[in-house]
Amino acid sequence: MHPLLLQKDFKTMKKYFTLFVLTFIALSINAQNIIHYWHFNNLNDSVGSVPADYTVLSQAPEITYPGSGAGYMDDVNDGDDLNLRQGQVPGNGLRVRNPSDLRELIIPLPTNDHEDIVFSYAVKRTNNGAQTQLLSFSIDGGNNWSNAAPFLDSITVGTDYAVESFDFSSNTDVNDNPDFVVRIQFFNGASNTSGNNRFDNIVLEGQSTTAPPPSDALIHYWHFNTLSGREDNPIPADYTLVPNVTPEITYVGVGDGYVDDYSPGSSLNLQLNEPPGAALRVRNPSFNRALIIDLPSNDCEDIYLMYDVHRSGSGMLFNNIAYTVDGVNYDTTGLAVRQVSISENYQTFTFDFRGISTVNDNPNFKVRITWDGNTNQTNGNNRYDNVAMFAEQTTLSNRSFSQQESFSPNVYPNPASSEVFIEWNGQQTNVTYRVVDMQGRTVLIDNINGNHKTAIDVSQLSRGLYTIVFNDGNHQSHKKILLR
Ligand SMILES: [Ca+2]
Ligand SMILES: [Ca+2]
Repeated sequence: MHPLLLQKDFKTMKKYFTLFVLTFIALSINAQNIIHYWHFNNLNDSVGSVPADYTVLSQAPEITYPGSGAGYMDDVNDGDDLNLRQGQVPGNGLRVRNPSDLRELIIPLPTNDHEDIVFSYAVKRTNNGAQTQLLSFSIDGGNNWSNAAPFLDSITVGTDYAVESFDFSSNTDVNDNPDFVVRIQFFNGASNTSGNNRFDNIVLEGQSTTAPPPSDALIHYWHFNTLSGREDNPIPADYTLVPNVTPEITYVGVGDGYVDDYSPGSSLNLQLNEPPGAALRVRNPSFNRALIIDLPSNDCEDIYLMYDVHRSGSGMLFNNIAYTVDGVNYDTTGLAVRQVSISENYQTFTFDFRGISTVNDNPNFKVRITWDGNTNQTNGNNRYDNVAMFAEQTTLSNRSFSQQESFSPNVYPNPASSEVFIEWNGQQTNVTYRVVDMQGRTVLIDNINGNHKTAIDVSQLSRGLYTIVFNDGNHQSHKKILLR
């Protein structure tokens, strides 16, 4: 066989093997969060520095090419589909031009609040481009450099794009480090006056470390496992520790978008021994809409919000997070992470409100999710599961309650016409219930005191679907009932 042909076959094999491995990893574990991503598709002309196209942090890091000589960086119109993220197209790549022997590519990669760091990119060269790259990393902002694992040996750059990927998960020095930097030096053809290396899809990924300690109290929880079909109502929390409140999730705004149930749910951020069950599907068009999550934090301090989410193939690409402390005006002040990138596999996102004291002990605390990317079409959606608020400090946790003891009365008959019976076996003796119509209006509210069974007269209510929301002071639950 011709040696060139062999080399090409090997490259194709390597490409598919990499794809296979990446697919397998993505399906078997919590998907990595994208921390920084350069796709270069908006790059135009020669540039002195290239900010990340996407970053989870408040400031985008910038690639530079310092040194001496005539070499410089510009865009090149032959990006690649290798190592693509966020539904991007190949588009442009970054051309790092010779002579490159007196320059080096500096890629700052702050890893604030992340661990299990993986750095990857697609690269190729022109015929006269440098054939060898030597990678180093710094954990102190570039004062000291190391070629230790996972870098070790140099990289051979071919004339077809290939993915280079480096797993730093065994190096804890790079975790949660604002001063992590990667440097690329060029050899073997680097001193040529023509020729270049081309980069595309430079990605830094990792796991978020802002997870609440397991001792924290679960305050509100939506597992969505009782959702069925299209939901026009606000979705009441499946569980809440705060007495006399009704936390709800509402898909507000205008347009044809709506929410319904989606299966399978997520197994990632499960609480209270719930199964994955169903998830909440938030459907496009979403550009004129928002998801409002009521999170009354009465008697709670040092708060985290966590949720699992993934997207359909043409679903929204980004979640933007804001919060309100007066129930009306939304803000992002004090939030380390304001935007997250959504992949096609479930992943858990954590939002840390511990530094924001105004959200403590606040009945008006709410979080708003809006979207970017793929928002103005009729298809595509994001699927949410296991929305959970935790508090490090709460006087509520001193109350006698068991997280495992869920409160779930029987409601029958269903469908019903004149009377609905409510019955339960637990210890609860003082239960409030609300009957809520599909427009979210409470049409009946009452208290069941001292009994474990009651009958509700529904003969005067309009026929249709209702939700009955129960609260026993420790637990909230809800049941759907059809009147006809
Ligand atoms: Ca590109
Ligand atoms: Ca679920």
